[in-house]
Amino acid sequence: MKEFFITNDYRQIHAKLEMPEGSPPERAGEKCPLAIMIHGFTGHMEEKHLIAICESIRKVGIATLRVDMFGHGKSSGSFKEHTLLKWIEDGLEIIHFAKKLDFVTDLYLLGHSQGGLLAMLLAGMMPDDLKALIPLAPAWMIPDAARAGNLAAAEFDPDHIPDELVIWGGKILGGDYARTAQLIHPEDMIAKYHGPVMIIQGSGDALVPMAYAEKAAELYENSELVVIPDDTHGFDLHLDQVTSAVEDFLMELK
Ligand code: FER
Repeated sequence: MKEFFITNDYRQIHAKLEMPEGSPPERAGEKCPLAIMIHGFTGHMEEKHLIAICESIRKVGIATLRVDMFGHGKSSGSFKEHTLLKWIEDGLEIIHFAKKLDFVTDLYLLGHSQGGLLAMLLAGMMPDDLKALIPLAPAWMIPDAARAGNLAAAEFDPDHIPDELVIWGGKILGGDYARTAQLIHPEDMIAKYHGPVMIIQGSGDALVPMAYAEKAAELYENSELVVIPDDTHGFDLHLDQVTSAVEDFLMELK
């Protein structure tokens, strides 16, 4: 495992790169695909479901790159100051970094929740660099919610956004998060990605409505939707079903 920071302007993005299982030093120099994993809002790279999914990806001969996004984990910035725009800029930099790694054949992109939304946006922006996309419970209602004035349990006037929003657990989120989220129209980026997409969604997810997973599956040209029965936002009930769906999907691509 290699742990390091990717620099984007003045921002440090914490990253962990892990090679596939069973790649001993004598096989150093062999090439393989790389899967990038992005966590969600208030999350970080060490969350249990993300670790389990990355482990199963490495079992099928694919390296993984886990990252902490701006204002989260060990990366630069405070939670309050994070926005989807900063995540987009850093996400592009992460993909540029990954493309330059000398062992990489193909790149796959996975993201959970807000990270799933980011993954969808990045795939539309860099369709030629990403061989496949796996949004996990993608929170792509966030821009609509920002336009409606309701984010993470904070209610506000979407035409007069306050500088601070008090969200779940009394946490403070900057108003710029909402202001800039209103700029985003995920459908535009969905239409620009033509590669294979597998959307995974728990039907008991209380944070991300199932209807958005269904809508994404309908809009993507080349997609499948895997519904995990009754499962929660973090796949607490049937993580094994998530990992095996990811393994099967990626094995077919290789
Ligand atoms: C919201 C619902 C879900 C929201 C964010 C999320 C900012 C994201 C959850 C996650 O990334 O896990 O209203 O507002």
